[in-house]
Amino acid sequence: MPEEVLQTQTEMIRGFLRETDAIAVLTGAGVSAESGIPTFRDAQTGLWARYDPMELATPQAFARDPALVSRWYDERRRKSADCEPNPGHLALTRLQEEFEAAGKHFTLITQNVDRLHQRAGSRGLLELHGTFWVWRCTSCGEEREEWEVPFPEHPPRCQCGGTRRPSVVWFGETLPESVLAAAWQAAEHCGLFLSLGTSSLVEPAASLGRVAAAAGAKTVEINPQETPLSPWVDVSVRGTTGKLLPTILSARE
Ligand code: BJW
Ligand code: ZN
Repeated sequence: MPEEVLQTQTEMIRGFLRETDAIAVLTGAGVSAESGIPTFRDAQTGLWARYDPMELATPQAFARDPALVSRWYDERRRKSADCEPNPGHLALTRLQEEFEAAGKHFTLITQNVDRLHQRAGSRGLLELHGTFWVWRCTSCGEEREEWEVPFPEHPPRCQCGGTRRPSVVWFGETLPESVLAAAWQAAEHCGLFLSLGTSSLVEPAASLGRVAAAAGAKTVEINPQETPLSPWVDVSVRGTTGKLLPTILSARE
């Protein structure tokens, strides 16, 4: 992207930030890419290359072969444990601190299951698709944080004898109701909506940007690729969040 275009877009975004007292941010797998975590659709390397993530991330796959799905998540947990938050995560943490110190509203909504935002210091995050650091018993329903990597057995078992599954939202499952309601509310009532590093393909998260735009918010997307949301936003920046967020969000007056 030519430097002048980026400069103009940066000025516009800084203007939006100055003018709003409520910001909603939606992040996707691209925000963790510069930490070394492959995006959802690129996650398949090595032994996993022959599996389609769209099929593995389903209740049907877990019912068919719980050990396989458990191994897939364990591998992703193991990789993400070795990764650190990147400058994009940290820039969002600073933006939240700055906004909240000024008495303004800041809502961070993530589709990511890796908890890198929390490790970067973000607070009050809305996790739309859960996290693979929490596992839930399919028999007694007990939820527990599981930081051990790798698991000694697949799938891990609960003390009640039941099978544990990652506390994530698979295709065909409903999102946690109160989390989705809070995200929707934030999108409807914000003055500025940022869509960062997401393909904007997976519903209902993909609708949040359009909800914000329809309610009159300024909307911004940062992604190296065009997405279905791109035509709807006021500013669509072609680039990576780890590189651009610190620049765009810094040195604002
Ligand atoms: C960078 C970058 C860098 C790279 N910097 N950017 C309406 C219409 C049609 C279908 C549906 C509909 N409503 C519901 C559905 C069905 C389905 C759905 O959306 N299907 C579509 C695929 C068509 N949705 C659901 O089933 C949802 N449930 C639901 O709606 O319940 C009610 C209902 C059920 C059934 C029928 C109707 C209603 C649940 C969705 C759950 C999604 N779960 C997953 C797995 C979580 C656990 C795990 O990670 O394994 O969540 S799927 C996967 O996609 C994961 C992600 O959070 C999510 C979004 O992916 P994301 O973040 O966009 O990642 P990528 O990899 O796709 O893209 C990365 C992007 O980053 C790219 O654009 C890159 O260019 C960019 N990038 N480097 C910035 N450095
Ligand atoms: Zn149990």
